[in-house]
Amino acid sequence: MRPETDALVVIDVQNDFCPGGALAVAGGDEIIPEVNALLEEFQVRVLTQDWHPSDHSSFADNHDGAAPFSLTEMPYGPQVLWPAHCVQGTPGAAFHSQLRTDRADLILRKGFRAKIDSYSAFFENDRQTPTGLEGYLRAREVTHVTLVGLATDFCVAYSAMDAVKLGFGVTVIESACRAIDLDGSLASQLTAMTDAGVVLA
Ligand code: VGL
Ligand code: ZN
Repeated sequence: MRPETDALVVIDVQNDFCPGGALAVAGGDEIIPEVNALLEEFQVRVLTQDWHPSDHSSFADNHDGAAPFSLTEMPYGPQVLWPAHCVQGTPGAAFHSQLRTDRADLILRKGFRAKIDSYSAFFENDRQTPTGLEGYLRAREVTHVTLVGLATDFCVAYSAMDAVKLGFGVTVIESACRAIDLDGSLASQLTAMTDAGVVLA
């Protein structure tokens, strides 16, 4: 067993990020056996769930003429416009049926404000609005965070780098992640994570 000071944070293992989903990540479902095994090892277990209203500003459909995967400018900075995904209450927003959600202590939803996206499990994309996860982990006396899930180069990377900034020790288990890899984003985010002090295991 891992010590009670080490939390496992499983990022967005939801149907829309798995093959057949609205924003499918190649091989997204392949990580589930390893994630389930990790859920047995850790004593603090958090799942995150991307959870958008249908009028969410990160959806290309909600911007006239915008193509999915194009970039736009939001008040808080550049933002990729995605195909509509993880709409609250839809099957695409549900966790993959094979994920052992019963093992989770906390399910944290993010991205529920229409005007602001939230890649990170800790802060929304303005880099300021907290999700509450930091407080939860500190209240449980967690000092180290191990991250797995989808996608390596977006929600996992943003979460990992925020965790470092907050002073947690951070490990990303690469074999239990899969990437979107938009215009080289996987390579650049792996470098950014390493430079920030994230341990890639
Ligand atoms: C994610 C794009 C949009 C992710 C979520 O989970 O990495 N990526 N929403
Ligand atoms: Zn999203």
